[in-house]
Amino acid sequence: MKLQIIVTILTVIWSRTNASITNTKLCFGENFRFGVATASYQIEGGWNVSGKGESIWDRYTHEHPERVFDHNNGDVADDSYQRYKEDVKLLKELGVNFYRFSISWPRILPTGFINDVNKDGIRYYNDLIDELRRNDIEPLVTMYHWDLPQILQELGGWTNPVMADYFADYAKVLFNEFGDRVQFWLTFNEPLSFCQDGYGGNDAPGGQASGFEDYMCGHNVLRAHGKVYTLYNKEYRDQQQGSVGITLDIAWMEPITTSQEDQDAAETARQFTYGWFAHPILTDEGDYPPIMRKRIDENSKRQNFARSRLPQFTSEEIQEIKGSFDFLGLNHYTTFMVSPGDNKTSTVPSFQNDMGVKTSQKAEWPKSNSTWLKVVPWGFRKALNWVKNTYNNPNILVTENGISLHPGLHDPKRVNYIDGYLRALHDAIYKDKCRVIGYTYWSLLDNFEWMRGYSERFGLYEVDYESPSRTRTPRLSASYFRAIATTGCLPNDYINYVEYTLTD
Ligand code: PNW
Repeated sequence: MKLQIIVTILTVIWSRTNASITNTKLCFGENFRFGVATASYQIEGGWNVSGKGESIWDRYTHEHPERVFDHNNGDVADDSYQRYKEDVKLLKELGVNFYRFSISWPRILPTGFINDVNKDGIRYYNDLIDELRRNDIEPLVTMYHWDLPQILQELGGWTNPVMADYFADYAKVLFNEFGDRVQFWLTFNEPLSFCQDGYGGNDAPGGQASGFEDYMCGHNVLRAHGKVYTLYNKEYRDQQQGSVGITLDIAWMEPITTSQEDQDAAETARQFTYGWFAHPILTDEGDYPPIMRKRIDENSKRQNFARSRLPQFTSEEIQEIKGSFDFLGLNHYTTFMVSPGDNKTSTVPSFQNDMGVKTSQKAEWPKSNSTWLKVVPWGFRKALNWVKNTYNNPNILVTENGISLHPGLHDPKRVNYIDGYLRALHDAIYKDKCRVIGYTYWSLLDNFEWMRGYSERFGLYEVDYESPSRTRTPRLSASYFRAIATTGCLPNDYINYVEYTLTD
């Protein structure tokens, strides 16, 4: 008898607790925006049609298929150059407020320069923008998501200071052609990634000169960004009244213990990976983070270089770059643990040696299908708070967040990832008062995942690469994201989406 009462009480308590979990509805404010993202080389295909010029990714994947995990390339990719109307249908189905896509520079300017503007390239993006607007979806345009015209790479690409002017010329064409209908612009996607991996590593163009070319690249990208912001202010802002920002990627850097050494190492890592681009743009004093200047200057001297491997801005450049944003695009995927490195006496110039830290990830963090990407939602909240505290609480648009998994339509792990990261984001906004105006899931579709080819799938929609029509099929996560985008709230029947998680 007694036992039965206890069981009944426990059952009541259990069901109440459960009810309160499933009934807790987390909602984002009325003005909060939801969107999804893609990038030109990763989805468009049509690499050599209708007047498009060659990009560094075309050249690199054609010359070095062996460097890409599945020996693939973006020649056809998701064929979005032909199928953009289907993509817009999917966006409509998802109920998103905006679509973040990128423009292929060599599709607009096949020679890299403005002496030759490709009409069909302009036509394509006009059609896409008009189709979006007909469906009440706001276009958010990235000017540069890594597909540099090959011809400019022959001049040294981003290591050459003249690139800043050529990029501003290109931006001018974009403002002229599309600025009447595009209100949100991002100059660059993740300079950290394409400078470090492209000029100091294995991504296109395969520079592999870490500690030199990566810093030159970063320098000229920052100069280019400043010029484009000034251009918009001087010639377009009054008439077009849009917003111009830049997207920086921030992986959260957590000290491995609470010791001072580990905390210092984590802060150094944040300054090298994020401050590199954020400090010149977002702080009152501008220029590179002092810790970066100090460490690279000292290492360069010790290594007998005549001058620092980190270039110097002129004072005019510092002024121009400082404050050159209307909003900050932020990409976040994962977290690393940080401790001091043992590179203090290294004679080898490299970004890693200059930063001088060791990073790792915890074995217990849930895995994705990408080696670097572990599921750590609390790192997102910490990253947003660090940005808020370090850069005077700027307006942030989360321009990418997502997870790669194996192919398949049943993806409760993706649902779980989105749910966890959106809860962390909700805390950052409503508990910590971070100013975040919207959230973008990466990606709308499976796509060409750079050096990993088609082996890592980030899409809410699966793409069948065996089918000539590149059939797109919604995953479980698409219906979950739709529920969020259309209501502004995390669904309270979450459990229906993840019930198989444990056995999956
Ligand atoms: C982004 N990290 O790169 C890019 O903007 C996308 O083009 C890409 O498809 C997507 O992430 C998925 O890889 C990142 O180490 C690469 O934290 C690495 C990191 C973050 C973003």
